[in-house]
Amino acid sequence: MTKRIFSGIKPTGHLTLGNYLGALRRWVDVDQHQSDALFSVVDLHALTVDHDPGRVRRLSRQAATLMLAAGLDPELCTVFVQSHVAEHTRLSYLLECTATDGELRRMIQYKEKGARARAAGESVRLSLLTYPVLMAADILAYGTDEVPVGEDQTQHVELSRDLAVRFNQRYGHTFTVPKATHPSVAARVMDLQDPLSKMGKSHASTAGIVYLLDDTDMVRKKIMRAVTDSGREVEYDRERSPGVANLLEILAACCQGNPEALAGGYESYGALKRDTAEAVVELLRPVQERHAGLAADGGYVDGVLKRGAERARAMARPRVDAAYAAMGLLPGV
Ligand code: AQP
Repeated sequence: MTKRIFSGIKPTGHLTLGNYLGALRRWVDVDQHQSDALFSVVDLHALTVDHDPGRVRRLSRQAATLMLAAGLDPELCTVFVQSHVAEHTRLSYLLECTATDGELRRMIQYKEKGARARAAGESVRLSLLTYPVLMAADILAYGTDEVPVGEDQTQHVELSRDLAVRFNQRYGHTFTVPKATHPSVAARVMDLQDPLSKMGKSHASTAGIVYLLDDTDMVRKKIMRAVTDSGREVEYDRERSPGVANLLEILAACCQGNPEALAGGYESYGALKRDTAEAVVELLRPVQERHAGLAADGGYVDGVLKRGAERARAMARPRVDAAYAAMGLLPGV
């Protein structure tokens, strides 16, 4: 049987090199060819923190356009916007009745983002606590076998597994138990200015973040100014030299190389930065060119999203209906 794959990107900022190397590129190169794959702009997840509605709308269209520009082919896979398919939120409530308060409070992202909001004197939206359940619904609604994501999403996919197992035990077999898959290199691209933190698209300081639509000069500047370490030797050691290790991983991911082997070929940080910058510029060039063409034809992107939502709805509805029935809800008339 064909493997089912689901993954998504949330429109909380402009897409980054981390999104590309950690997720998008593999969706394009491998996943859409080997499986029955769905890729979504998971816009509801962008509402868990303070947001500007117009910006979310613009970023959602931009994310969808970039997914197509990167090479997702709507003839091979299903590309859609999460909020266009009501099955996600329908299922989410049932899974909230399956999850516990304690397991959601243990989520690292909730703890970190919640603490940040409280420190800034802001209130914490309830959805920041519950959105991993919505993410489980995103995944489980489609009978997903694999979820190709960066390493930062491991804990959320674990929750989806736990909820699937618990639901199946209580109410009868309804959901496939999914597993996360990660790229072999650059599964966690770090911020160039703070190599102990993930390169995240919603982070406030942008100097260490390479965006997919940054122009060539900007990409070069950000990489040439990357924080390295006080030593001189180019070695691949994430603990001792996180900045250098990050550059080596980015370079390796760009040229399908191995970071450890690449390290041996450099005697200075400057040369490593120059090569990494050029590799990233070349990696992004075709994506940016295709993005420019697609962005000029909004009707095409909207058409892809409309057909994608119709397909996704048809795939999700029978399983979500089955979950409603399994939990004891009367079928609708
Ligand atoms: N730095 C990264 N390295 C490797 N993979 C990454 N991903 C994200 N950042 C990196 C992967 O990209 C997919 C989509 O990510 P997302 O939209 O869920 O999260 P984000 O880009 O990290 O956006 P935010 O808003 O800045 O998120 P938070 O606040 O959670 O840090 C996922 O597969 C992700 O693993």
